[in-house]
Amino acid sequence: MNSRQIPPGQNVTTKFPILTYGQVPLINIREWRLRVFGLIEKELTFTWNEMMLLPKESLVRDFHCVTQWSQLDNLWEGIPFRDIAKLVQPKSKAKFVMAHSYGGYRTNLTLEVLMEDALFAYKHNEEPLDTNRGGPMRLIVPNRYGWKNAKWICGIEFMDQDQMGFWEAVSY
Ligand SMILES: Nc1nc2c(c(=O)[nH]1)N[C@H]1C(S)=C(S)[C@@H](COP(=O)(O)O)O[C@H]1N2
Ligand SMILES: [Mo]
Repeated sequence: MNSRQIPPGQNVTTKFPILTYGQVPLINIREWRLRVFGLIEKELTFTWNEMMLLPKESLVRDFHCVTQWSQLDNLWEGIPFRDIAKLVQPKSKAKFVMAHSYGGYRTNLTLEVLMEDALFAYKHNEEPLDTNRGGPMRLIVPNRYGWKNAKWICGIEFMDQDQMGFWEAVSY
């Protein structure tokens, strides 16, 4: 038996369900951008090639959705959030972040949790990230439930106050 911690009420799955609200956006890598804005010293917009020049990290983590499935041992490869933060230099009053996705999804996070070990992930289990799973790039926030892991990420907004994301606004 393995003794790992799974949040109460979760069922382990090996199928890793796809959970998307609305349409899957199709994004051409040549047109893909990550816009970083808000309470930072330096607003920056990254192209795909610029992102690929940044240092990469891999991590293996379990994934938990509040609809009660857990997918164990996912291997993600991506660019650490903290390296992007270093480049844009958050102002001291920046405490929260809104992650914006192609297609209009958004989710709010604290800057603190993103600085722990969040990744801009473009590979899952050694394969380029599937479009249904958020490809070409999604946010992985290992210390938070699934809905905080914005797929098709296109924007990072630094804020001094918390704001509701998509699921918070429809009271998920
Ligand atoms: N852009 C976007 N990101 C999203 C969602 C979504 O509907 N749109 N769903 C969230 C939810 S509720 C979960 S559980 C995970 C599911 O990721 P998966 O489809 O790779 O399993 O993505 C999250 N990120
Ligand atoms: Mo979810």
